[in-house]
Formats: sequence, structure tokens, C-alpha cells
Amino acid sequence: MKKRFLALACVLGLLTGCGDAVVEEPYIPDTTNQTGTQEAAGTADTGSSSAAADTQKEDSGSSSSDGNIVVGFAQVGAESSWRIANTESMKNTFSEENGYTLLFEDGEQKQENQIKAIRSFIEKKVDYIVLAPATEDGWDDVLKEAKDAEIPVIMVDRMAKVSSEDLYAAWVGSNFELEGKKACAWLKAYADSQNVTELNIVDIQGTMDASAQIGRTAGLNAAVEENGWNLLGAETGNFTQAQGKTVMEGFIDKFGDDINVVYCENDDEAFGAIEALKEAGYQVGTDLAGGEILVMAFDSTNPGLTSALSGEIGCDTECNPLHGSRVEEIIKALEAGQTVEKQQYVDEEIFASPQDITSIDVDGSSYEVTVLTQDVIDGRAY
Ligand code: GYE
Repeated sequence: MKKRFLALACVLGLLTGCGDAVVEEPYIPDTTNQTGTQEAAGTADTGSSSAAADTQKEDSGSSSSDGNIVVGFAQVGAESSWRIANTESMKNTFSEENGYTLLFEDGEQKQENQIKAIRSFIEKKVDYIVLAPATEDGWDDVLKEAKDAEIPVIMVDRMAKVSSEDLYAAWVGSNFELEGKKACAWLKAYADSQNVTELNIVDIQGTMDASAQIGRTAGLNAAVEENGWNLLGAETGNFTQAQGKTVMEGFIDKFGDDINVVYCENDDEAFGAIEALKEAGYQVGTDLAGGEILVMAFDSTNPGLTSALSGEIGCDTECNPLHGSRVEEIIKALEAGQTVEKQQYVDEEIFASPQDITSIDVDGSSYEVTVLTQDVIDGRAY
């Protein structure tokens, strides 16, 4: 019980400096040897609804014999650099050292595996279930089982469509449609600055029915409609480099020289698309007017931004994966019997290497565009 008491004492403010225990180690991708600094992991509470957590857990029946808080995390998979940074963030936060026992399950991008993982967490009587839902549909039954077992479920990253908001305690993640709109606002402003009026776009979509795909595709479709752009094709690359490359090869076969913009719904798909374009002899870069193919991406991981600094990715819209400490804050609040925001959106940036566009407007709000330098990349945590 000792560690459990310590965690509670932190919440109640009986001890000082407890927050330090939450600090995450920076994620350092294999592709570089840079040492990033930890980015502030605060959340912007722009969530729509707030609700008291009626799922607060009674202090009994946990599978931990040492008093740790037991957290079962049903992760989507390991498909991308973003996902690896997200897993690291969760593992660093929910460590034994911080008073947790983490049961981690990699769903290999299959919902059925995640459902199995949740059932095993219920069987093991964990204190909290954290779910990053691979896709939006089909969660009701298993979430009802967790609710019957009185285990609060915290959703992270993508969302799930549920029949009742009572089926989960809280969600924290990104506004994916806003990400798509920001990317397209940059694309419009940049194309205008190059005096290019005809955009012929292919969309390498994320995993179908994943919130990140739904939102980013919706942002693009709205901009296509509004600006009279040509959307030549849209197909899923499942958020991976390998499938991104295969889909791009198919687009090259079908549309060849007509394509001038490739909208990739994450960094990894962009790496695959760039490979395919180069192998087919195309020039990839930001000189849209001069005939280069402009590649758009999302996530802004360290390898993604490195590619953006070189101009191979024109614009990279951030999606922040450092959810470990955000989920921990929710758990601490629930442990203390406090009300938590039902939905919490994270603030995110937008990065590009061309210096022409320094801000964009979306739905009446202005967003600064960070012009990339190596220092900007070095100062980031993932
Ligand atoms: O953009 C992608 C990942 O759901 C936000 O999933 C996440 C997405 C992210 O595999 O790289």
C-alpha cells in the first residue's frame, strides 16, 4: 500500500515536488543522434463537455500485490515513429519507479487484439484501462464489460464512437480535423505565393475509420471543395512507410505527371511516398512553380521534421504523442475523487521550411507557422 499512499499524497498536496516524478525521457529516434529537450506536456482544455467521473475506482481488487496502481494499456501497434514515441511516453510515465505497474499490449493495428487485451485487463482486475482505439466503431460491448467490472477506461489519441459517454472516464488527444484544415490552409497560402492555381492532389490516407484518418481526410476534402482543387485519388497507406510507398507507386502508375501535391496523413507514409517518387525519377521539393512535387505530412516527429528541413516534406503539421503525463493527471484526479474534463484537446503547431508563409487562418483563428531550422528540431522531444 505504501506506493499507493504516496501517489494519493501527491494528489492531495501533502508532499511537494511530486510532479517531478512525471517528467518523461525524451524520445530519440534511431535516425539521429540529437538530444531533444522535454516539451511541455500541458493540455489545453478546449474540450466540449465536462463530466464528473462516475467510474471512480474503489480501492480493492487490484492485481498488484505491492500497492502500485495497475494500468493496462491497449496500444494500437508500432506502425509509425509517432506511435513509438507515444509508447515510450506511456512507459516512462507508468513506471514502477513512479508507483505503477503497466500491463502493455501491442494490438498490431487490429481491433480484435485490442478487445482481447481489454478483456485480459478486466480479468486481471487492473485499476485503470487506457485505450488508444485503432478505429472508431465497435467498442460498446467491451467498454460495457469494463464498466460492469467498475474499471475506469481512459481513452487516448484516437476516439471511439460509443453509445453513451458513461462508457469512458475521459479522452485526451488531438483535433485531427483541425490538423487537416491547418495543413490545407498552409497549402493554399503557399500555392498562391508560388502563383500556382492548379493543384492535382493524391491523398495517402491513414488507417480507415481511425480518427486521425477521418479528421485529416475531412480537412482535405473540405479544402478541395472550397478551392476547386483536383483530388485525383485517395487510398489508405495504413500509416506505414511500406504501404505509403506501395500506394504512391499505384498513384504514379495511374496519374503520373499530373500529380503535383501528395497529401500524406502521417510522416511515415510521406517517407514511403518520397522513396517511390524518387525511384520513378520525380523531383520532390517545395518548388511547386518549377515542377517539383510537394509532399505534405502530419505528426512532426524528429525524422519527419528532418525531412521537412531538407524540403522533401513541404509542410508538417504537428500531432503530439506525449500523452503519458496527460493520462497520469487524469488518473491522479480520479484517484482523488475529482471531476475530470471528459474531452481534452492538445495544442499543436505547424512546421514548414519555406519562409514565405508565417501564419495561416482557420475558421477565424490565426495560427503561427514555425519556419524550420535545425535548432527548432533539436529543441523538440520526439
Ligand atoms: O498520426 C500516426 C499513427 O493516431 C495520431 O497514428 C495517431 C496517428 C499518427 O500511427 O502516425
